[in-house]
Amino acid sequence: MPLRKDFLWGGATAANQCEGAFDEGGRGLANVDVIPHGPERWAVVSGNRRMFDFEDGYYYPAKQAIDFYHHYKEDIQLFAEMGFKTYRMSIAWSRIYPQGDEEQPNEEGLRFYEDVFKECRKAGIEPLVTITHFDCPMHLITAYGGWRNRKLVEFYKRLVTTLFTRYKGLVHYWLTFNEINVLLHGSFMGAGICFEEGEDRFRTLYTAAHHELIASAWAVKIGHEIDPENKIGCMLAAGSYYPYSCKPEDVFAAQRENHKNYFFIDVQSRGTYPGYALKEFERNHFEIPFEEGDQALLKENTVDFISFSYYSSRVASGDPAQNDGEGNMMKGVKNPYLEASQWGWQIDPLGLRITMNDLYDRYQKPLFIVENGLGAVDIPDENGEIDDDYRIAYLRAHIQAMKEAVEQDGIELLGYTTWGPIDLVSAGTGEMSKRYGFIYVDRDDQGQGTLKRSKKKSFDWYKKVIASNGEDLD
Ligand code: P53
Repeated sequence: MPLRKDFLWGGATAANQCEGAFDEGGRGLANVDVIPHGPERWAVVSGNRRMFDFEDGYYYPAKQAIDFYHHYKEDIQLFAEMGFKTYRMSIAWSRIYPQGDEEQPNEEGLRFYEDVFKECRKAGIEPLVTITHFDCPMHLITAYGGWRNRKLVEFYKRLVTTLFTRYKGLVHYWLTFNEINVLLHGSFMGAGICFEEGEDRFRTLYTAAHHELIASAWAVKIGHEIDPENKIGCMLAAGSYYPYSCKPEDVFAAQRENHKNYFFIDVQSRGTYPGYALKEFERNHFEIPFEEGDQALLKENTVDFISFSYYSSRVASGDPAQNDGEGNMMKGVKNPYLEASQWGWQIDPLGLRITMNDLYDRYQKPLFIVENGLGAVDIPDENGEIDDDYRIAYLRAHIQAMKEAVEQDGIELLGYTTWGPIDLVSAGTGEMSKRYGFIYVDRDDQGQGTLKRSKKKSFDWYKKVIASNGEDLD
């Protein structure tokens, strides 16, 4: 079976990496605004360096980003020209509830997204909306401690009720939390958590995880009640772990690493906490802060589909000395069989097919690839043209592997959205120079540039891929 006729081809962005206009339209300050570019970025992202406001001497790329806020018509027009069937984007929570805990939403924020969705619909593009993509109103962090606090479930429920009601009929595809497993590493970004001195980190992280999982189940419940047409998915930062060798200790290590990530999706898709997690909690003297009704809520409100990002596979070793990842999110052992991108991300198209099989075997629910792509430096030639053959090669190989997973392994797949169809700010590094786009944006790592958009060579290539429903990859 080839890809389905209504296969959702498109691209994916996140509010904090493209919108900018951080202080316009009544928007409140968010965690993502105060994450700087530069050497301290990771410490802030991971919750190890407290930066709750702008500080002198730092550059904050999310403030303006690529100014999608004022360019969205032009940008959506370009997506439409490529033939996008879907556009994955996210809502900035603090545009809708600037502080996070208000009773009434901010109409200007609601109107902005309504305009964006209408613009998509006019162009025949189905919006795919991430409810939270690494963002949290700053006030919910300073006054409540972020997702450590159960109160955030209530505020999130308020947010989703507002969104499902207001955008009923305009939006049918929703994701509850972007890369929910990232909260274990990028805790400030994924859960608004900055660690206190001496804090029991295990307890804090899995408490926050429980709260997000409960919030996610509420979103499924409320979304289905408001519009039974809604399809609501979870979102995993995927990329299966391979054992470094066939040594049983390596295989076991890979299985354990995979469990750390599957944990979230096991709860969201199967509706119960898996045994391996319960045992790990016991060993750490952690009790899940269940409240009355939580278990039934999780069980009765599992997701409709499994979405995930895939950039690379990963490797685990049973030998602790080998596992000396540098503390970033792609940590793990180097795979000697693979080439890497300019940022050291190893390139493994077959790994996408393997990951798809792993996820489909495990959950038996439709999959949706909502991020995939190559971050690379693009250098315009003397005519200003960008021949990004490296990007085309990466995407071609991954789309090929994805098709094989569908055609030869029988996997049900709803769609494929490349990360950053238009250049945007990197989540990991805060750089503009780590580019993923088919569309070039004239802006540099210090925020200089005209913001002018222009097409790269890959633009016409992707257009052809979509027009042929993935048959023509040349
Ligand atoms: P950047 C790390 C590992 C895997 C996925 O990442 C990740 C990250 C965070 O850096 O995040 C996703 O921009 C995320 C996007 C992000 C994209 O991958 O560091 O959902 O927000 O931009 C690519 O190259």
